[in-house]
Amino acid sequence: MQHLGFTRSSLKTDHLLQTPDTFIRTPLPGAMGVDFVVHAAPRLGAGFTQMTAEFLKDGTLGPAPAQRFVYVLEGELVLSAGSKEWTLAANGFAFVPAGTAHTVRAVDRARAAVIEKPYGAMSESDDVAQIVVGDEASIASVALMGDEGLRVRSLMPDGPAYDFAVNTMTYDPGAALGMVEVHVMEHGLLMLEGGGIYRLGDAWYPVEAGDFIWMAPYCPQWFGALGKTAAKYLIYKDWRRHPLVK
Ligand code: UGY
Ligand code: MN
Repeated sequence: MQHLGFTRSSLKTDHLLQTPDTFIRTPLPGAMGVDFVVHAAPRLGAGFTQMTAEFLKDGTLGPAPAQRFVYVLEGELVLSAGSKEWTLAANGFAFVPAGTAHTVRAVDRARAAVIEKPYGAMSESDDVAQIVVGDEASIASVALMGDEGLRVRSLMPDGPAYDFAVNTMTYDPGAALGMVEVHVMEHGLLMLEGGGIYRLGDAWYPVEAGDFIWMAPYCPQWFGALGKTAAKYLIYKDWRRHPLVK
């Protein structure tokens, strides 16, 4: 309970830091037994939505209005599509292409990050996106720019049929991005573990597990991990599409 009107949350034209003390929940049509915290949406200026879905036992997501990516934060979810079924435990994830009928149901109480993005038209090949299911912990990590203290795991396939990336980035205490990034892609970021200092635009913010960050295209960004344990975040970016092609 905060009586003095203070929060670390901050909204600027090129970024949002949204901390858990400011989260407001909403139901959404088609979903049952699920509350959603809508972090990023077109109203914010984002080209995608990112939500935290909080499931009661047997809670189900509604139909997806676009491509859907689900990352399990807590509990277990069952994804069904056609005659197939997959159980996703914590750190499990799934991608469902646009227009693929499916259901996502919680076995018991559960929480998940849900990212949805309209599919970007593609001219370079006839590849068709497929359902992807995986476990983040079993994906090999790559040192970012040769820095073993900063490890990236790519959860989405890297083919022309896929127009966004979702990665986890794990920073040892004291590790930092080797440069301030300024790029055309936007980001949705959920802090999973630990914390540090995030530079967004011309501001520096203390951030910790549970925080959400939206970065607009070209938002200057940098992160350095602080504390005695590793910092880890889940990060979305739009990817592999010509900026002139809608
Ligand atoms: O993939 C990225 O752009 C990533 N390195 N950005 C970030 O961590 N803010
Ligand atoms: Mn970036």
